[in-house]
Amino acid sequence: MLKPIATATRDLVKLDGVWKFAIDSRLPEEPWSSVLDTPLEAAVPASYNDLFTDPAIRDHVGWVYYQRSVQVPRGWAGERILLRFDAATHSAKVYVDDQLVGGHVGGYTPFDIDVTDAVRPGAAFRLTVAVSPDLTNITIPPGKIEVGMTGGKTQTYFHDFYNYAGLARSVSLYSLPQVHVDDVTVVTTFDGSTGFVDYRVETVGGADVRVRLADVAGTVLATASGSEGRLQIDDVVLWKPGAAHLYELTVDAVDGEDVLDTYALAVGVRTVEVRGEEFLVNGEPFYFTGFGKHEDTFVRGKGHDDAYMVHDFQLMEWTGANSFRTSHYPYAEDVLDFADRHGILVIDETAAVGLNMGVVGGLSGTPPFPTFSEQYAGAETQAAHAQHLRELIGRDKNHPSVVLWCIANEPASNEDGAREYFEPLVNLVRELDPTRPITYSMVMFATFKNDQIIDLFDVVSLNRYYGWYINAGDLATAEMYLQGDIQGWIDRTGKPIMMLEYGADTMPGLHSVWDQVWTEEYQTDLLAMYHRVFDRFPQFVGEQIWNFADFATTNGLHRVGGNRKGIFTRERRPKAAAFALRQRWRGLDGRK
Ligand code: GCB
Repeated sequence: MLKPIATATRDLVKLDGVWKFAIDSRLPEEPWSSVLDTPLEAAVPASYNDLFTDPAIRDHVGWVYYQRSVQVPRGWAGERILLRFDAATHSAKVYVDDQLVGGHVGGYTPFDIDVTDAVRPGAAFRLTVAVSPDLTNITIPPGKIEVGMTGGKTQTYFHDFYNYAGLARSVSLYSLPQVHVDDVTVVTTFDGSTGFVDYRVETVGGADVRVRLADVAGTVLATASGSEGRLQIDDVVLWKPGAAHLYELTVDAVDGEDVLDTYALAVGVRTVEVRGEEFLVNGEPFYFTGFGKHEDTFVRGKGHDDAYMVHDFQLMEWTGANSFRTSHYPYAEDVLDFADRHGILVIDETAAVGLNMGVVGGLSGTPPFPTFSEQYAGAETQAAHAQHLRELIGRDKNHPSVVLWCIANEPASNEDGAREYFEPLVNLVRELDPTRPITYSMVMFATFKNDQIIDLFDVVSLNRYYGWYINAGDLATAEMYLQGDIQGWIDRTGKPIMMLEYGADTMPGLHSVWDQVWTEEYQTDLLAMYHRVFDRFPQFVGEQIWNFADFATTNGLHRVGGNRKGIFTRERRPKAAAFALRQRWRGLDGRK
């Protein structure tokens, strides 16, 4: 799915700004697609939850409504006209005036709605978007809606971040020529100093295809025609970790000499491969340093914000991070574009978090009922997961920064039924993208003795909390457990292994001379212990700390103003561990 951009043949109007807003229980009656009678307005993009002071809005279960007027440029006559939602969390119904024109399920992937027949160039229309924050056992991520003693509905879920919802990413209106480029797929390789870009183009309306690849100065290096082919780059400059280099691929849909549509895509030439116990980028062993992140800031919730994006990348660079994981859902595509331009590697994760009834059983990990059953993650959940994978890979397949798919966070891979659930999904990912390795991050209860699916995947990714949820305050015992755990996985799999979560909740300003949990010293010492262990294993290919910054969660007795495992606070101030990381990852002491 191509990101909408303005080109010589396409126009784009951003609809971001302030929209009318209401929740269904505060509206008189249907149809809510008529003019909204509401005093509220909400910012787009932003999650709506923290914008208002009213708790009934923050934790609302059911539809919320966004509305604004949209002027269609009069020059768009004869073009196709589409609405693009970069995300509507978690499902949406879209109305043009009183007409339902489409909808979407899945809160972190984009969708288009063709409104050509519902709007008129030169005229305005009323755009109403109903968005639902609801999670059930057939959504990804799953959740449960219950009716409490007060008669009100409440949303529960099995993941550790606040269920922010709404229009948290951009909305736009764009035009497409009737005959147009519909999709482009690129796969890159190289041989010595020669780079290759294999491309495949899908068009609508039966056009011929012409492509050209140019360098940053605009000099055309290679051209080809036909909907599939190979472009060759002599003296290629590879896209490398920390040294991004991008070419521009221009795809034209043509009729003879007439260019009917033109689309441009940034292309980085690089390869990714798992060989034995190594993770190779451009044929060279790569070691991941970095973080599991969240899209999470004050007031905006999960709302995409360019300023925070730039600042977060700066802080990652400051620590020496070369990568991050889009835990626990696909991030805004602008973030991947930014990573493409800055040579940061991305582990691209789905929103499949919480497929684990074991976590409900507490530290015992005993599920109250089987995770992979019709009661929880059954056939419909699996179908939603498959659809989510199609949309994610469709969106992200061309990003050089994306080097690994993480198809679930902490699923119950130790439970019966996990194999039947995951095998078709792994096969689907390999079919959709044969070029990138696949992983899932492994919950504590999934051990090298009881996990049932690791052989289907390429990389062993562990989430481990020795010294925190287990052996809190006892780093010596924690170290022994960690050592044995990693050794066990190495003996069992012979695959590259990395740690995708490890950390400790830390209150900035809390100090102790002893091993006291929640102190800044304890976080620093715990990380140092993990690093000592990692360094004993040549098979280790990466470390990503949980978490980059503190983030909002649901209320809970073990959460003080959210999850505090950040190396930075939620306002992005460094805790003591940030300086220790900078020392490990960059060899730099202090702040300079
Ligand atoms: C995990 C989860 C992550 C939590 C983290 C924690 O295993 O993957 O979403 O936030 O633990 O801090 O408990």
